[in-house]
Amino acid sequence: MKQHDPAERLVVLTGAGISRESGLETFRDAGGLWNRHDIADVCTPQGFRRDPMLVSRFYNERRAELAHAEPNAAHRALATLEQAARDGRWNGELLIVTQNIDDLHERAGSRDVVHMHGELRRVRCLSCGATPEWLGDCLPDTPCPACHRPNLRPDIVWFGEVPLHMERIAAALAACDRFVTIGTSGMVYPAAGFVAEVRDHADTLDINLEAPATPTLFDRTLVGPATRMVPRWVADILGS
Ligand code: BV8
Repeated sequence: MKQHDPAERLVVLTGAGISRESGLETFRDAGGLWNRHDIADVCTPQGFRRDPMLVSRFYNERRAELAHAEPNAAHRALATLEQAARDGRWNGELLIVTQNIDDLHERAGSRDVVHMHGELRRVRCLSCGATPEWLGDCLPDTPCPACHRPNLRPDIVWFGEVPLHMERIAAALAACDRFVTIGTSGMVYPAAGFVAEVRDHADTLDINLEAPATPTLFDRTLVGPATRMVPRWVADILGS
């Protein structure tokens, strides 16, 4: 175990797998989103320019599914750990960096959450730059609530676009003592490259239903469903 500053600095990177047991599909698993939708059509700026109605419907469907989803024990366990840091039961700091566009971390009570690929419950106006919260359907002719021009898009990072909050993420990765990935296949960059970035100065752990493709990059792996493995891992931290 590396020499710790007073407060243990923990960065947790989450992917679609942490929300699977809340009923939200992942991308690459059997029956996942990418089996039914072409990434180039629904998850690129070119696809949106080509067919904005197709892309709008794709995200309207996911927004409707999210309305029926609830945080699970894995989301709640991370919120418990953050709360333990706040009230001094745990001498550490936790930042959740998520690739997920759902708001289940926040609904579980986590506050320090960075959505590097954007948020499903937000849209962005390409005319005035407003990013209003959005819970229902949004179509190509839906007017922006700020400038009233019909030029809204999902506030989401598509392939070929620069992820959000990269400076804050880079600073947290450089300072972390422990780096943990939960429910991510490690296939999409730059997120997939974070473990290689930190392994010279931090302990690395992967929590996933399956053993990781690159086991060598992690000091430790916990294989099993997030709702079972994450609460157990958090109990270990708070127990020790
Ligand atoms: C960029 C939003 C420049 C939309 C998403 C280097 C090499 C090769 C390619 C590239 C490279 N650098 C950049 C690229 C191109 C590209 C890329 O990575 N392509 C891949 C396909 C090779 N990257 C980009 O374009 C990125 N932009 O690089 O800009 C730049 C970079 C840095 C700094 C400045 C500029 C932008 C990518 C973002 C695209 N948008 N999402 C939406 O959600 O609709 S990506 C999307 O897919 C998700 O956000 C997530 O990131 C990714 C999916 O991955 P996972 O979340 O891991 O989900 P997946 O289904 O794959 O896996 C689920 C896992 O859960 C599995 O392991 C499974 O076993 C596990 N699991 C399942 N159930 C459970 C479970 N685990 C526990 N419990 C369970 N119950």
